[in-house]
Amino acid sequence: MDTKFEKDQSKTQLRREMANAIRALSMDAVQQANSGHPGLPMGMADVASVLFADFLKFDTASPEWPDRDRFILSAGHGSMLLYSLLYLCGYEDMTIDEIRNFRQLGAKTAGHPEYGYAQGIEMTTGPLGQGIATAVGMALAEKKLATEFGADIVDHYTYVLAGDGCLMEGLSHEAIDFAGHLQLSKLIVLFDDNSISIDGATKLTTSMNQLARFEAAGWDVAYVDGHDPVAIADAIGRARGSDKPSLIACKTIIGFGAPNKQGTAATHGAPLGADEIALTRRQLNWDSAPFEIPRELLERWRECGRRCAAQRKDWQNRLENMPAERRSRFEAMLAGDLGADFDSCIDELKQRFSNEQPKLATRQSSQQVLESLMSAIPWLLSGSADLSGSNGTRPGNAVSLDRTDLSGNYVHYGVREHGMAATMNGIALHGGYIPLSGTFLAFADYSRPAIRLGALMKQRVVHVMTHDSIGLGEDGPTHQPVEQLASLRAMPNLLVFRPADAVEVAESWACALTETSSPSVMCLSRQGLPTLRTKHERENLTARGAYVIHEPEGKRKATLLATGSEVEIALQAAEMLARFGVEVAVVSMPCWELFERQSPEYQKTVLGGECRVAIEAASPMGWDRWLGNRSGIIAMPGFGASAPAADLYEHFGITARAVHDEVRRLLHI
Ligand SMILES: Cc1ncc(C[n+]2csc(CCOP(=O)(O)OP(=O)(O)O)c2C)c(N)n1
Repeated sequence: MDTKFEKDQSKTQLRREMANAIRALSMDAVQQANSGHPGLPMGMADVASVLFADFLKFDTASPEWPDRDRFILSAGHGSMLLYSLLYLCGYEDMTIDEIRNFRQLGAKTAGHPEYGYAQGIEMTTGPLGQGIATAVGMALAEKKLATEFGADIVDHYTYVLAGDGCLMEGLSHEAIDFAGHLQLSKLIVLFDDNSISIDGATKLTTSMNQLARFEAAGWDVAYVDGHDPVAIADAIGRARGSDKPSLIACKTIIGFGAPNKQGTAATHGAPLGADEIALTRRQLNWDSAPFEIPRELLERWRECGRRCAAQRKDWQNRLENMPAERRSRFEAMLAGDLGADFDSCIDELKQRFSNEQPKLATRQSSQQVLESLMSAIPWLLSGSADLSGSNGTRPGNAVSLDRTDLSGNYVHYGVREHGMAATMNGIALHGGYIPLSGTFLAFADYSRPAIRLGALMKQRVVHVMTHDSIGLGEDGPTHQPVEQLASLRAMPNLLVFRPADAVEVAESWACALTETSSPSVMCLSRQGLPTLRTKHERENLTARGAYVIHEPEGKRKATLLATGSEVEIALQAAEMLARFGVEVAVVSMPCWELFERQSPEYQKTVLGGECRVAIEAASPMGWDRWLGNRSGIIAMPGFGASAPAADLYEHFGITARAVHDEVRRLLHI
């Protein structure tokens, strides 16, 4: 790799012209769309040109090459930078028409980069800070896979372009600290150090010395003129050789090239306007029409897209020459397979639980399930934000990894819930490992933005969230989730499981892992729950989302709907009612989202007639969708309280007696 720019003036000049192609496309696309962010692409164009032309390992003919370098535009509002690069480098699906259609309905060039819309978009970005934190997961997955398969097969960098906004977000703190701790040396952050955000100069809001901050977290740092290709290349070259993650602060001028607006917030998120664009063309010596790139310059860019073709072929040969067993393991890992033993493993667990009928908290039965699954699927990567002992994510066969030995299957994420969730997205996106990790359900709100992005990107990530109700008892209302279930259920493409016993726990894990394009949340109890499914059935009833767990002998007069720990209460209420000759069915609803997918006929059979009572120790919000004209809800009226769990259930009236009374009131019996 030639980084000796200083002896090669013409190359420096070429990089500048290549950067101007990014500037022109970006300002013209934003102008045409009459919305968007020209400032960042114009400011970081020089850095991006050097990165893509001289360093980034990629091959536009094989966008999914597993050993490609990853480029993450954490500052997703600068999407035109990425789209310009993808078009210029020659990704097949990023045509000039896509650039012209920037931000229009159905275009691959959405307002912010959307994962899955076009080749070369490694993740969805836009919510600031998510990119840098997700990249940590990618870099971790790379380093771990390299440990297992060697540098011949896994040896790539993760580059992140982050702005002031990304580094202001609290999430970046978690990410930086964790990456520094693990010494993820192939993570390189290019900081668009332009000192401008939407409201104006960043000195309005921050006095942070970012170099000192990163250095304190164990990173190598450098400061360069972001418009000097020689300095940029030099810094990237050095960062690649470092044994620490690296930050390169690139001092840039936002909107570089726009004579009256550059250096100001005016270029951040609005079209430059026809007059300023004309002046910019003159300033940059750019006389091509909008969306036209001079043929020779485009060819230089296209060469970048082909630059690593031979390297990729060599890699393919090395892969093909791997011993068959190792190769098939590598491929199974990248495909995210669950292994040949998965189904039998789940079935054996269910059978054992039904036979032994343990009284276990679902967090404990989940730990037992995980123990079996982690043996069956060696690439399951567990972890926890501290709390390993509480949330059951660390079974006996879990082995902690650390910076000196990444071979383990357990990550100590530290008290960094948000960073943990984003890191898991990165692990999933990278491929190779199936991530899961735990915290308390009340802290789901700390992780929520990353859970949301995972749902948007359709990533299989499992969030274990224990201590799922007032049933946790004495820790009190700060730790007792109330609104979390409703708010998680409101999120599209997220599966929220709340299993009622050990058998449902095993089934929920089976669903979460086979569902490859949705993240899942496992809401698990702190308190012990009896085994309700005492007769083994091969069929995964949880996969139907809801099912009748108790059907009376006679015709049912009402249906009780419950999840998790409240299914036991519903069954007790059914027994009480039966004593008065009131026959009711009980429905366990471990996953609303899966129930929604069932046929209307099935849903009707399960839900029964108009008289229904829902029972859940959480906010009642959302339950009415499952209720009939004569229905009631037994739920939490507000926040919980600090007391033993049994007292709290009595205090808040979430009892079999209350359910019994409600049914009789509704039936006027
Ligand atoms: C979490 C989050 N908060 C707010 C925004 C809205 N937003 C988009 S860009 C931006 C300013 C970012 O400033 P900077 O990173 O310096 O970008 P530059 O102005 O250099 O393009 C804000 C607040 C967002 N996208 N994500």
